Amino acid sequence: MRSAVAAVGLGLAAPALAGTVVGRVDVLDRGGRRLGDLSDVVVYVEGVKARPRPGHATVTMKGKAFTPRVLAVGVGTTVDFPNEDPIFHNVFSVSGDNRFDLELYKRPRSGSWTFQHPGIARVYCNIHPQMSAVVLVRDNPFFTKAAPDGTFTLEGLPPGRYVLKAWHERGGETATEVAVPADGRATAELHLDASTYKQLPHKNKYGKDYTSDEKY
Ligand SMILES: [Cu+2]
Repeated sequence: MRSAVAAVGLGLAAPALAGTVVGRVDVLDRGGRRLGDLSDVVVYVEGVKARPRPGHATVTMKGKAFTPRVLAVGVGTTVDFPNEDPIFHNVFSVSGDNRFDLELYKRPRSGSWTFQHPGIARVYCNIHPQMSAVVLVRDNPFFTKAAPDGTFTLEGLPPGRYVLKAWHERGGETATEVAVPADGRATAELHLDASTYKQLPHKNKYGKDYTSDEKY
């Protein structure tokens, strides 16, 4: 008993050990081609007992589009949705616990939502069906978007074995296992397949089809 307590004491006094995961993702696209820009792939580690630091992010509505279209945030992060168009937009999501509705506003107004639940929140505009974005909400700080060439780095991971996942809007999700050493690096490769993806129309915030008489 005494020695266990001593070991814990030593553990706390020692500098925190942390490893790094470096790797690369690719996405197979239609016609057997590789997707050229991989910056909308999100890579994340599951099962790490560490809370993300709540942050602040912005998704701008301009030209009837959300920019960026894909965002990865930690639980507790607030996302602003400024409208830079002179027409009304109505940002909403009906994705489980992350459901929200910012109602109608136009330039120069902005609305915001704090994402409190891990998961994938699909964000739409209730007026313009072509507007869509995705907010991936993570329950630990170890997530990142890939670089355009598909490379990624996740730093500061406590040593251990984890499930590493990659997600892409059309390529879905894939997973691999990584063993993170105490003070070194693990490498990983992840492959996603978007070659058979079919886009389906989504419903409006009332769960109904969009009407075709768009007036704005
Ligand atoms: Cu809109």
